[in-house]
Amino acid sequence: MKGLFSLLSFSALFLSAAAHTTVWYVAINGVQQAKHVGIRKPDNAPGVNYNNSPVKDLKSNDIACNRGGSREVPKWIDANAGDDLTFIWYLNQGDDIMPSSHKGPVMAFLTPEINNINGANVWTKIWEDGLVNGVFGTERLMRNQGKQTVKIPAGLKPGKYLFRADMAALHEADVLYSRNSARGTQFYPNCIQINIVNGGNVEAPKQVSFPGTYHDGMPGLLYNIWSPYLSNYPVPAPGGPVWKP
Ligand SMILES: [Cu+2]
Repeated sequence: MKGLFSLLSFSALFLSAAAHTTVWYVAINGVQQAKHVGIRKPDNAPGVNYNNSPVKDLKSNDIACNRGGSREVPKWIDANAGDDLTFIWYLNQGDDIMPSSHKGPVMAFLTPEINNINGANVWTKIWEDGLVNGVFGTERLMRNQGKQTVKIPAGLKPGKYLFRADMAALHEADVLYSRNSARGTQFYPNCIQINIVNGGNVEAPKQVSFPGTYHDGMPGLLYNIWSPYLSNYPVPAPGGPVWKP
């Protein structure tokens, strides 16, 4: 009995500590890069599992690029303006994409300000997938084997950029994190180092800040996905409008 109890306790601990998601791979025009390459993540030393935990404190600098995300990683992935950029999400590699409870919108942003990720209005939203016909972006991501594909804006000026993949998992979003730190919307920011080799003269308009853009009063942060009476999510996705170059 004691052994069984320990096993059950351990399982519960494991699930609560690890039942999340993170970006493991990047693909350019469908060509998958090696594992972890170009992805700014904490706890990514060899042999250490990636940290797949969410960021819930909207006032933390970690809301930009996750814990440790201001640290550059060795490789910048070459791509061209107009290319397809795919973020491949897993809970653990080869495992589920994420728990099915994690319903919510999925987003992507970029910034050329690679050394100023917490600066004022340095980020621009380029893609979002919210609630469409009663199905959330995270659900489509799971059906699509964890692949989130966005287009690198046509004509984007060459140079180094951080692309920020994120999602808002709403399974505990009926309460604000600032009211109850055990609950709240779970954000999953992941910053990817991309070097645009061929492009044009288009500069991204600088629109939003992390921290700043996500805040307690914004529509779509406090939301109950479990109520049968709520069918409309109040915004396409957090983080303002999508830039259409
Ligand atoms: Cu989770």
